[in-house]
Amino acid sequence: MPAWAGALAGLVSGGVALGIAQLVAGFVRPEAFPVLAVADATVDLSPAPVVDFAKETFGFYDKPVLVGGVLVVLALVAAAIGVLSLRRRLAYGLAGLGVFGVVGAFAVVTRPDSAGVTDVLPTAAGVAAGAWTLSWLVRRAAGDRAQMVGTAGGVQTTGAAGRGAPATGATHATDHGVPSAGGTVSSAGVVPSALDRRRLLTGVAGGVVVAGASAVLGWQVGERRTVSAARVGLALPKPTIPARPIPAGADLRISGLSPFITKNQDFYRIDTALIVPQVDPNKWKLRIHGMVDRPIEITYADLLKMPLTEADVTLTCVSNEVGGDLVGNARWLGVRMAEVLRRSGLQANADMLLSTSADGFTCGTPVDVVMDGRDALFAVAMNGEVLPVDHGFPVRQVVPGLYGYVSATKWVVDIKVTRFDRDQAYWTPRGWSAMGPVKTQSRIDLPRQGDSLKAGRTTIAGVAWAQHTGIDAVEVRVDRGDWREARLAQVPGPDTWRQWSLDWDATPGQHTIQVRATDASGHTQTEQQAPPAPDGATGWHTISVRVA
Ligand SMILES: Nc1nc2c(c(=O)[nH]1)N[C@H]1C(S)=C(S)[C@@H](COP(=O)(O)O)O[C@H]1N2
Ligand SMILES: [Mo]
Repeated sequence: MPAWAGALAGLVSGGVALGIAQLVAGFVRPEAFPVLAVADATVDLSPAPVVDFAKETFGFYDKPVLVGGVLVVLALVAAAIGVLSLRRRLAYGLAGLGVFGVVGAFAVVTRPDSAGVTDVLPTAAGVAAGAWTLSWLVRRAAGDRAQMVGTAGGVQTTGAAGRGAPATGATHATDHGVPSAGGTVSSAGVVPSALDRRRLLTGVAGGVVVAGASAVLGWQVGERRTVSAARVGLALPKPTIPARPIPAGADLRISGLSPFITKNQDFYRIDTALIVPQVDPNKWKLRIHGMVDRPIEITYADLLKMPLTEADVTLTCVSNEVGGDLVGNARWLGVRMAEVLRRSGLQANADMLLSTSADGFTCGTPVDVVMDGRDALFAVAMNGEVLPVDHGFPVRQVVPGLYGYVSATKWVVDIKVTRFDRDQAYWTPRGWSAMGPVKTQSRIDLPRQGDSLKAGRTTIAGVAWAQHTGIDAVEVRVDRGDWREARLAQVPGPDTWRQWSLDWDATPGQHTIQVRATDASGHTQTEQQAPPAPDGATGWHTISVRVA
């Protein structure tokens, strides 16, 4: 048996052991992953000068370097265990794995923050999985000698027998083509200790997949738990500048009409993330750099120490079709972006804030909009609750008046102060406009498209929005008759949507209802229909109902 085969089997078994340990740690306790515990224990046991030297040399990367070092040592040992198992005895290899399990388990339970014996579970599961994988790979590498002994002499049974087929399956053996080097039975009962390269390699591939998948899944689960625990443990500071009180008449309280405030669980969610980024607030930093006098980095704690502004702001997605539901209104708590940006000294010729999220999404926001005094926030809370993970925990941007794709970066970690003629954000090369001011829109919430109503007095109601401009009028017409002005609900300011309603004496038959809004700049929505791309849909929301 060549050494490389043993090393490979050992490495893959070690990988499976770590993957399964990570998976179990994800569910038990992320900190009980033995590699981390061993790394931390190594620091504790190292002489102080060595630790200081490492910190100075590697700086920010001291921890990754340390964990990397532990992994390299583990890899070497795993390879050696594999060679021993394949060339000498499997039992030696298994014993070696056992020793490592004991070291890992010991490190885990002796950590100051250990949760006790349950912390051993990831290590135990990992060692068990590694041991099983090792013996399985060793058997595959040796072409499952035990089974081959019983097969008919002279038949090349490498593949079939190895796959656990019954002895009669030997007739299928040739399906598997030319056996790999030496892996044949030359005559009944003679067991060559030669390598079955193909079966080893397919086994190795399977092991790699299992190791990778379980490690990724365990990591995800663990991050999720860590972040949600951190999120639950946070106390929200009080706003320095509270929101304007919501007037009593802001919510018409009509059943079927969108409530003035959208509940967090009902708030639409749009992002490019397949897996929602899990950002630990204790590790979060926002870096501001580019065309600034002083690049800065602020932590979550720094941010919460700054004056907090509370504001009711309606967020809209550029992809929202006329009449669509990619719009919601929430009370946000956060630090004014202008306040943070001023600390770094924006240069006069910069016109774009290119923000990046923890998962690499980018967004380009005009500097003048953010700096003009509106409630453009680095938001940390939504409707009195710490920002939900789906909505950008720990910190997201909210800018009244701009579509989300050019303003509302969730999980924001970096802002490059730059120029629109130098940089492009995520959606710009994908066919969406670089600039995305919200277009004035209105929507009929009730009745709903296709509803059947009883003849007589009924209510038509909905919402209209023109963030940071405000809605001045909403008009409704039935069957393309005269426009009638709807009653407008009150609003705390120009940054939220505005409810509206109108009584209608419905007569039997099929009817078309249309709505249009006029904003405070005097602009009335155009009838001209445009699709969402490249910069927002236009047209009047139109529904048809049947009245009986
Ligand atoms: N990190 C990140 N932030 C993002 C996005 C994204 O894909 N990734 N999408 C933006 C878009 S297009 C919109 S409309 C809003 C939606 O915010 P919500 O999911 O909280 O409603 O987030 C914006 N922020
Ligand atoms: Mo969006």
